[in-house]
Amino acid sequence: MEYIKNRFYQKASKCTSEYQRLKQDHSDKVIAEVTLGQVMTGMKGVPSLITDTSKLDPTTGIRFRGYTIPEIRERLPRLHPDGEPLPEGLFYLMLVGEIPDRDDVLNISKDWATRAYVPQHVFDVIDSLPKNSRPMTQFSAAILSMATDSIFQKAYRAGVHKKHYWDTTYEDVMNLIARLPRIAAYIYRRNFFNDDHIEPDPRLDWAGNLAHMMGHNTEEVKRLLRLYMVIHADHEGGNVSAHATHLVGSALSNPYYAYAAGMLGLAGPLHGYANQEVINWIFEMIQELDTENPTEEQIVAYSEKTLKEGRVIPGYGHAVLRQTDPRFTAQQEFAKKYIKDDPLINIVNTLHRVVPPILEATGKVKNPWPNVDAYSGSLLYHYGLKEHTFYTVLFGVSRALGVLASLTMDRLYGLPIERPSSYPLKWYKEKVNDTTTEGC
Ligand code: CMX
Repeated sequence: MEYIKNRFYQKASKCTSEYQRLKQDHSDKVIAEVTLGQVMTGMKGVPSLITDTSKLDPTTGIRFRGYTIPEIRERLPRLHPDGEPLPEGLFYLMLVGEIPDRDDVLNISKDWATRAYVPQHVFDVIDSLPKNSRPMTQFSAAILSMATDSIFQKAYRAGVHKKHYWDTTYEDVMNLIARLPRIAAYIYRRNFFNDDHIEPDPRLDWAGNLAHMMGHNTEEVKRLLRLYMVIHADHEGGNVSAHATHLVGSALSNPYYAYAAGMLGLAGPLHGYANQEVINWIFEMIQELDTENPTEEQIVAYSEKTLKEGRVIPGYGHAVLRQTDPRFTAQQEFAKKYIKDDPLINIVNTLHRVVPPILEATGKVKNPWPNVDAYSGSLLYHYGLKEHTFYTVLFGVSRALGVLASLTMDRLYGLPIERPSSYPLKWYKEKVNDTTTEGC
């Protein structure tokens, strides 16, 4: 589908010129000040990255190229009138910056289907790992093992001019995204269905094919996975998976290495692994209380006990958001529309009522509201995807869309190697004229 690549190039190369001009004419302008508090809380709010695919607003949530989640659910093309939009459309929007039409989206589906072949050695690498290695370990190892196919890396070795880096990055990115459903489904069937694998169906869309290869070949699961793949795709550039992909890519490591780095960050419990932690935590609660239908009082007591034990309540809080995550709301609406009376979903809804005041009462949690991970597991579980150790892989497949669209732009802009400064603690102390000493 050369025309999509050309459209991206035509649009984005204008931004490249703008980037170059801004760098040349305004590099000495001060755009923000950095407080010690920002340094000490993980660089929150320090503007230091360029990401065009999406922007996160603390109160209204994520916007993909300016469009909110309800807007993209309304405007992106879908297969069925009452279904969810295809993630292919969101990828196009993030990459090209325009809402695609139905043909653009179907063409991406076709393009990815033709690129979806996974070399045998990737399956061999997965099979060489013990079955008790976490699905995210298998997923990351599989991605790394595909670097043998990096067109970018070969072109770099062959001495390609830097102005062409974006072209081979685009090819690697499209191949990588195309292969992910097959790899994810392979790990799923290996771990939970005794290696009974299902071949891809090239007539299906990207998320529909994932549902099919996982063995959940119903319209309901396809609809859920399309929604899931859209809402998890991107969350501006500063989150751990996006930032890690961008950082590693800035050393001109190939896209497979860069995305694998992002996935290793996503695997942490404060980030994407939280989607498993939510379900683990609820099941621990059910077991301890010995009921699938705990009362509101029991849930309050269990949440307070978790805090007293010095643990976090998974699925709540966010580094940027200061309201209920619209990705949570989209899933809640989906559940309201399609699901009646599911015990797990009832617990998730009760948690939504009771947890925010409990976190608020601590006086330190900046955002007591639920994030995307608070809902996602209960929906998957409802539709029969009960193997929750796999959930972060699904997040990872979706996150590829945003971080790899951005990586392609990074190379077209010609962004340099990333290299912020670090100082000893003593330096910061001197900067704020603090003369007290604890003997450090
Ligand atoms: N439960 C208990 N304590 C929490 C909390 C929660 N859900 N969220 C924040 N806090 C605590 C922090 O641990 C921190 O405590 P200390 O001062 O003792 O270290 C304090 O409140 C202040 O933290 P914050 O500024 O509000 O939050 P951060 O930006 O540091 O962290 C996040 C954000 C998401 C890591 C945190 O809210 C958290 O741990 N949430 C639970 C895990 C989770 O759901 N992660 C998924 C996030 C979405 C995603 O990436 O997928």
